[in-house]
Amino acid sequence: LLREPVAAGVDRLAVDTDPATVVAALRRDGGVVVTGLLDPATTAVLAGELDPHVQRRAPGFGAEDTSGFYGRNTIRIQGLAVKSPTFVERVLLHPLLLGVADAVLLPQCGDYWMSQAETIYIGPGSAAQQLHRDDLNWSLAARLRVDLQVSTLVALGDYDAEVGATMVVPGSHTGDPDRAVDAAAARPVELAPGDALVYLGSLVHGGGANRTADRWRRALYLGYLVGWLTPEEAVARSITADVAASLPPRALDLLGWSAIRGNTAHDGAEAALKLWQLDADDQVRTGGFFRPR
Ligand SMILES: O=C(O)CCC(=O)C(=O)O
Repeated sequence: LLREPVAAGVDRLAVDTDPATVVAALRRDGGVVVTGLLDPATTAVLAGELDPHVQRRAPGFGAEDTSGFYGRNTIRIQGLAVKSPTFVERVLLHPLLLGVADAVLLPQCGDYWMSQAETIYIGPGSAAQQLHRDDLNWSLAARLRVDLQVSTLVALGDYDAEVGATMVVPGSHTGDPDRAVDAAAARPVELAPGDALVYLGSLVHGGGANRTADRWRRALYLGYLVGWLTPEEAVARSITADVAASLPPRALDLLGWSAIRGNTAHDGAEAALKLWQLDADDQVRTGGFFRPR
């Protein structure tokens, strides 16, 4: 970008902003830009770990995506914890992202976990994605009107309006999740490489149209989800015991390699009850790296 990025309707805060200020902006508008979430060197290393996988994959989301929602000329690679150590160390465990997720999600759950992480590389000539609220994956829970998910899109390269910057409807995260989407109010959130859009699962948004002939919109998506809901990606299945052995404890929690502890904000049974438990016999098959918690 040779000009200042456009992000109408959401704040742009630097990565050293305290989590409480980021959370306040997120709660007000439904999304916030964090500039410099990753420094240029880390952004380049991360893109370098992901790009070979992207280059081997044909665009489209296979037979699963009959609607085109996921983009017919979009490349989505999952299983990122196995493919990219930098993703785990610098994105999944990013202190600001964890600070924001702690504040937004922990009041509703014993712990949160990763719902999905994927590349979203939108190719030239792609139509705009249908505007949507991610929370409607869990449509009954979305109607409880509590925060279920905190998502992040990190720019790994071009992320301007022409190439498919994410479209958001600022303020659309409040109110009735069933009300009609106001597409006319959608605005592009342009990012420089290493910048991130952090947004609530209730915010109306969608991938922008890529109107270029030859440029790709390169993004990394990460979602944290309350631990009592089923993640979009079967994350734990992509992790082998060898990989688990190399991961820090907090990464194991987030990747489905630990039990989800009870809600310690409460006493008694609610604090004691756990989800995603593993029998001791099955624990052997995880090389002992599954955390009972
Ligand atoms: O690629 C983007 O900018 C948004 C993607 C998205 O919202 C989705 O695939 O659910």
